[in-house]
Amino acid sequence: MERTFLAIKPDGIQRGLVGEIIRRFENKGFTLVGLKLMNVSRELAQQHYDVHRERPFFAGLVDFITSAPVVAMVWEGDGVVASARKIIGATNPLTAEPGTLRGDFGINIGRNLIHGSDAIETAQREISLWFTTEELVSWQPELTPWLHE
Ligand code: IDP
Ligand code: MG
Repeated sequence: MERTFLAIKPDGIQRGLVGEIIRRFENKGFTLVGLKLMNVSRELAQQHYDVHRERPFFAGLVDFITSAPVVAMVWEGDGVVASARKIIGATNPLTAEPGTLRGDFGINIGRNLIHGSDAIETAQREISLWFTTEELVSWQPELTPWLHE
């Protein structure tokens, strides 16, 4: 079953949007299989954003993500990687479509509330970076027959 890694960034938590953000993915019908509130080490932040290491915003991004707690999550479902990216919206909240999380709740690219894996292979890398296998819970929601034919 396809899985993606999502993380509510410090701004999402400070603004009291944890429930709202989780609700969007629950409402859609995806299954939560991993969840933890945590302070992020600089090492983890740098590894997570390794592809952006040479970008001018890298240092600020690492500072921000390590500045206050983050909610790390793994969600499961058919097509969850691409669908979660649509629910999240474009990187810049100012141009993200209304109805998306970033479009509804943000105005600045450096405060865009949530991270979502951009591809299946990225999701696998990020899930193993942030979670141990023991922290992930496989379960079959009772709702399944009402979400899938
Ligand atoms: P994504 O989060 O939509 O996948 P990426 O291009 O992978 O966007 O960038 C990772 C994160 O780096 C963004 O979510 C944002 O927090 C930050 N970021 C990207 N571009 C900029 C920028 O131009 N200025 C400041 N921060 C940026
Ligand atoms: Mg990205």
